[in-house]
Amino acid sequence: MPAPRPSESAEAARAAAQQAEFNEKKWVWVPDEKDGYLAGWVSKEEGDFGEFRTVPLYALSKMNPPKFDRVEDIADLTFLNEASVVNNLRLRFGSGAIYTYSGLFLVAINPYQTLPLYSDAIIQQYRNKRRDENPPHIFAVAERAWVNMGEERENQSILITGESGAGKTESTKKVIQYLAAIATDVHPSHSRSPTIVSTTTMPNSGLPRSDSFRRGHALSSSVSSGIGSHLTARGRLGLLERQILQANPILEAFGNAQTQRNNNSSRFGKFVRITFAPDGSIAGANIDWYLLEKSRVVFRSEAERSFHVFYQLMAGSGALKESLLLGGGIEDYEYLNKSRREVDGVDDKEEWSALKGALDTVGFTPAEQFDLFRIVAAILHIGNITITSTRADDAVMPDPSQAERVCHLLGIPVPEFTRAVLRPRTLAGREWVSQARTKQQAIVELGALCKTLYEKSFGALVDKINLALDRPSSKSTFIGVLDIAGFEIFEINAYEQLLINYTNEKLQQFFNHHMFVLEQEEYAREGIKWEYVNFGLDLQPTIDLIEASGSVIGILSCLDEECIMPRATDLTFTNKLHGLWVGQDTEPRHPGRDKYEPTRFDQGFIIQHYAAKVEYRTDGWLEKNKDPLNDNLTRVLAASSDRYVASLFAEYAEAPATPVGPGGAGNIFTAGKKRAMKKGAFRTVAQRHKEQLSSLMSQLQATQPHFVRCIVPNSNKKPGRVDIPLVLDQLRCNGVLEGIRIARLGYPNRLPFVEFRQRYEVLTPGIIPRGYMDGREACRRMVKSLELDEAIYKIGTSKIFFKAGVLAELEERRDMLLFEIFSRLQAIARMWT
Ligand code: AOV
Ligand code: MG
Repeated sequence: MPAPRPSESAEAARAAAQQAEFNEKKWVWVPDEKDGYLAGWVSKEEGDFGEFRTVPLYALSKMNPPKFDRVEDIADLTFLNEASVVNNLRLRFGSGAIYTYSGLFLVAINPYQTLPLYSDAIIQQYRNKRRDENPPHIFAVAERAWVNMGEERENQSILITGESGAGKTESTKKVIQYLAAIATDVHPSHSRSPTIVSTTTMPNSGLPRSDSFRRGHALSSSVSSGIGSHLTARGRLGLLERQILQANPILEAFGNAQTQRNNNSSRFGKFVRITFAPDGSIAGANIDWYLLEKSRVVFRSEAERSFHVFYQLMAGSGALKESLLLGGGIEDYEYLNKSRREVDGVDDKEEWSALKGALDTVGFTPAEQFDLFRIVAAILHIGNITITSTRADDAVMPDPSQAERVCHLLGIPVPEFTRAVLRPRTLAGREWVSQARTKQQAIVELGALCKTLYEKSFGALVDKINLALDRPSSKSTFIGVLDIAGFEIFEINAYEQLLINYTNEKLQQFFNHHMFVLEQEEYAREGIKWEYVNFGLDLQPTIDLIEASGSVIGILSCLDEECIMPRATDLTFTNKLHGLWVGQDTEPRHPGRDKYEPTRFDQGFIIQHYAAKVEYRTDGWLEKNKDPLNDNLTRVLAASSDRYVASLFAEYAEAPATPVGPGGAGNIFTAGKKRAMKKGAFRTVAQRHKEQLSSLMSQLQATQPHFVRCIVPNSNKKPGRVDIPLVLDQLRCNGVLEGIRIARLGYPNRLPFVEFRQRYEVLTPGIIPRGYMDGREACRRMVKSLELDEAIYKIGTSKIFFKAGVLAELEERRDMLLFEIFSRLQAIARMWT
């Protein structure tokens, strides 16, 4: 063994002293309501009152020795408990390290301030490096995905979740920024940008493309360093790369809004796939979207705004506004003037120019852009339509000028529009009758129209972006980035929460299964016998409870069935559910029953999710699931003289009208089972979501996944503050703690034989003879001499595996020993001076 250098020995002495001090007391984490956990030590193990806190032993968690402070991977902690996890994150965050690994997860805490972490120089620092060669970073995740894709020719996915404001969308942008930069870097000649001139200075540019791809990232880090930096500068990106980056501001303008929790909150989920040619250059991109919160165009809380684009358009060009008949300002529009109008630090006029620029870059023609804004303006005009009622409570439109504006923009005849809103024709038995709406019904109808218009136009917008960016080719591979709302538990949980939590339950199951497979593979590789419960199956009962259809009727299927039942209400739905999942009369007992409870008082039920029990209230679920729009209106729109508007409603063209159901006038769901189920266009929200989710899951299953968990540190959008209970809640909901629970079932800490021997041989003097000895044999002798119980370790073919906590004990023994040695050496040194 080489002699340690003086600085090293001083460091070791300090560490040993720290450890010795730590060892004097039995340090633990004590649960605390306000701070989550407090550091404490055990002064006595039974009944001792006074100024100390007395806590039951089971409530305490062991503290890790100081050597484990600020570890980059939480999985390396020897005591894996909530308190230690959150303490490590807090320590790191306090020193500006917002990223930390936790086994397969990257945990990212929103810093709420601009950190110098994303420059081109930092991109270069992560190029061609393994995860352990750099501090944890979102770039490292992107790098690994890219390398794996190249080496294994396998599609990759990066799954980013977290609650509102946690930083998912920012992380997504960082991933795309990194990929765009390195893909340009790897093969600059591919770029179609006229700004790139001669870039064939790549040292390996003479190689065939696929070869240069492999070398570019896998073998040599010198390949890209030096030249990379100027190539990745933003202006040097190719047109396609710029188009991909510019797609985002468009999506944000139409899909994001200011909310109480996030000034730029995404009101939809997305899965962005960046495709790469075999040479590693970007070949295209494609976006899938989920669950747009379209109700926001009509209503939101007073402290929030509608989608950004409304305010941007109002701040935008006068000429355009004129052709959209938008006189006046925000205060003149009912759908905007009831809630907040500005966002701190955001200039909507500037954002408007940015949006226009982005639309130009991605390739929207002026006419296509006008179509998008036409819908936005039409919605504002619809919001201004006044509806009053006659004495008989029939709805009327006293001032036709608003409807005229709307119809002008949407290319539809005024009389037909007003009739569809005020007196829609419905089939009663065999007779067509006009049925007058009440004022309230007409207002709701107009709101529903706006929501549908906005959602359909959003869909068309994404389709158009995809058309511009997507260049499918059989040889390409992709990296998909999922930016989707995480698990939600509110005071009152509605249908939206069920859908999002269901999605997260599936994603968590996907993670569990993936982790199970990887662990299993590692144990198999190391020849370790290990009876593993497949925790990939743990969550199936809850998932079945929600999604099953067929012999077992899950919540969503039950809801769909109620939606086509005459006289069904939210209450009949809820009771039916209770009957299915609590009653005695059902099918063989399904394990999902243990996950279901009726609520005692309110109309609702409780689901035991992996993260927590969540109570759902079922008010309004039938309507939300049906998402109805009067088919008189859809037919008028489908026949619009405007091509864009007609295309949005093409699926409704020529649809035969339906008879009136007892539940209300003329929406498709009152028409009977056969009709509603037959045609693709008429899907319940549940059906659509199930299908989309199952398509997402099968795509993900065909990828190698990478997991990012974003954490919001406090509820005030403030830098530097960590609210520990808030963070703990998120770790519970985002699966980080679940991942740790699973890790603890196995042998979470592992060391290669050499490392184990190097670090702990001091504890077993004379056990290993001088000269060569097989690493495995050396380990075997050492553990024997250390008298470790066979249940707490396993020796593989190249590594030794430990149960949680074992390494702490070895560390303690080692540091005590070193401290003794140092003390003795110091005594000797003093004698000589
Ligand atoms: P979200 O996507 O997770 O919420 P965002 O990604 O929009 O959250 O982040 C919210 C805000 O936090 C951003 O607008 C930034 O101001 C700040 N922020 C997040 N990450 C970083 C970072 N790495 N560096 C600096 N600031 C950051 V939501 O879409 O609401 O669920 O629906
Ligand atoms: Mg977001």
